[in-house]
Amino acid sequence: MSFFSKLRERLTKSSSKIGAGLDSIVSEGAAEAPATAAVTPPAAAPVAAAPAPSAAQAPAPVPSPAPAPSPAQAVPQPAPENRPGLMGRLFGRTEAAPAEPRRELDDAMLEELEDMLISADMGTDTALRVTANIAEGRMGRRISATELKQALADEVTRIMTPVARPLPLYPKRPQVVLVVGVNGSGKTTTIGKLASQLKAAGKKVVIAAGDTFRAAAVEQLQVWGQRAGVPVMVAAQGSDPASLAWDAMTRAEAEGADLLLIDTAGRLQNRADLMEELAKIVRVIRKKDPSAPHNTLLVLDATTGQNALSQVETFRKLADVSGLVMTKLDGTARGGVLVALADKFGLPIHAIGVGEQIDDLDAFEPSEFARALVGL
Ligand SMILES: Nc1nc2c(ncn2[C@@H]2O[C@H](COP(=O)(O)OP(=O)(O)O)[C@@H](O)[C@H]2O)c(=O)[nH]1
Ligand SMILES: [Mg+2]
Repeated sequence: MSFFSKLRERLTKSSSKIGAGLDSIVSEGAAEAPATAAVTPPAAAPVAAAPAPSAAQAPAPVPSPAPAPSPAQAVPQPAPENRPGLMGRLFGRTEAAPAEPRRELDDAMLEELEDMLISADMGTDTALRVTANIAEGRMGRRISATELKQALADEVTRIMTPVARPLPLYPKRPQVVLVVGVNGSGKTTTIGKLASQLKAAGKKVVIAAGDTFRAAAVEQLQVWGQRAGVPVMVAAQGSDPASLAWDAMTRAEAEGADLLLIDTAGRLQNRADLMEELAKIVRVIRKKDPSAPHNTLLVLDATTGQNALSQVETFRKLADVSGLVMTKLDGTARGGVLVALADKFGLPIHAIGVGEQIDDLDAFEPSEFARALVGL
């Protein structure tokens, strides 16, 4: 639970970006509208939105929305119907709520929404689909920023729910977890955090410092290993990481370790030699255990925004990426890229990094993420 508040607190940059964007879309649009907009007295019954004075209410030709059934239909009340609890309390007492500006949802507003979502790294395809889903059943209605945020949070939750899956643990010993990603994405840090969590859960863990290229990388991993209380296997600088992986598997087997976490060098996408190195690690691991690696985690840095999408594409060609870890969600305004990633690839998001400390890695919780992202 404490994590949730931590996430919300640390996602403030994302949420201030999207949240502020939604606020201004509604309030600026409302300001342009005839004075009645601001007056909209006791927000009347939510139904009052229907008989609006304008005749230009013809259902706009919204592009056919996503296949999944939209949870919010053309019911007077926006999103709340599914969630009588908190949302019911939020939206139920209309007379108690301060008079929020409202804006009629029309094509112009949808376009602004779409642009804002694209600028928040959600990607064009995803932004289009999300916008179309929000439009469904709401066209011509006067909606507040809070309602818009709720609708967006619902859409984001719907997209993210299928991908929120913790790292699967198998009975196989050792379960080999290969960790890949570009330089600086947070692989080594994530391994340290993961090792600590797995150890705390009673698992016997071994780490292999497969980034043999840089001495500093090995030292960094040794520090994490110490913090986590997990042994770190290292090899001489510049030695073949594939043979280190082999040795580490031998040791993990001999010691009856539950998990072997293998760190790798930051493979720049255009460095063919480093790519080949990764392929070789996989070949060698498979020689020892044809079912390994059991997980190939791609670590992505949320601050890289849209670039994360091309990293997924590249690494999927090279390795059988089984899941993602998204780091640096603290303090970035680019959290929207997770939505694009989930929508486009559907790869499980096993964990998210929200800081540099050992306990700053946690499970991905879709609705909490969605609410934090939209600034609710
Ligand atoms: N704020 C923040 N920093 C992180 C997170 N994960 C990693 N870092 C930092 O990102 C930098 C690169 O991390 P590192 O694990 O060395 O990346 P690697 O090159 O992929 O192994 C380090 O300074 C880490 O402390 C995170 O979730 N939040
Ligand atoms: Mg590293």
